[in-house]
Amino acid sequence: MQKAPFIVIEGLEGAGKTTALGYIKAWLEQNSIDYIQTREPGGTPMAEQLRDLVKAIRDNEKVTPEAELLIMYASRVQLIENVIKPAQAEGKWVIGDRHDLSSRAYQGGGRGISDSLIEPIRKAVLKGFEPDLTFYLDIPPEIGLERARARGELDRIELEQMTFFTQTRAKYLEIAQSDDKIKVINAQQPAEIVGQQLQALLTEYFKR
Ligand code: T5A
Repeated sequence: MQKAPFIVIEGLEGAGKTTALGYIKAWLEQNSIDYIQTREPGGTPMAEQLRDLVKAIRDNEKVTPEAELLIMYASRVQLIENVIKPAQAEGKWVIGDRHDLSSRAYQGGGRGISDSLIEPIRKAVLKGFEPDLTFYLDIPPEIGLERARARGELDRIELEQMTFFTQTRAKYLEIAQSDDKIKVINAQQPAEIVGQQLQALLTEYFKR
């Protein structure tokens, strides 16, 4: 049996990932596909603790970019080995709210960590594991953060300066350009249009 697909949704804060996930789930249900949903950082008991740690606002300690990067990969490897691979082995599709591309964009682009540090870690942790398809919801950070702000309080990463998000977005777009398994979607469009485009791509890609 062919391995069940792993599909990931990516984007800056407020890009509409949660909303878009609803359309992906509706498509899966219409096609009677069994699936699980994951989120990163998080998705196992230990990874959820790491999520809380990395998102917490700290007045008395600077979180270094390297510590942030390592926490993301520690959380990711826990999720891959304990949740994603076992689900795929049972034939369940996996829908991920963020995955490795987030680290490359936020820590690589936003924090400016070099590929010479990120790449060996990716290689050691992922061992070639990657999503079958990634949707990147592209939005200017000013608009995404405004949406996120309207929804509630911001966490430590969301409180970063605008240049951090501008660099993160640029890195997302740069990586997407050279990888045809990453589909860029204009997230400034109305949510229903974004949803229709996602569903059309799923149908095209998986020929359902
Ligand atoms: N991180 C994560 C890293 O730095 N490195 C990593 O490796 C990983 C994995 C995770 C944080 O960690 C960082 C990135 C993040 O800072 P998170 O909570 O998972 O945090 O991610 P967030 O991006 O913060 O999730 P959000 O819930 O803020 O964003 P969503 O899910 O993209 O947005 P959503 O769907 O809740 O929409 C926000 C608002 O906009 C409206 C919605 O109704 C909602 O009110 N909206 C639209 N409005 C107009 N038009 C549309 N098309 C709309 N779509 C949604």
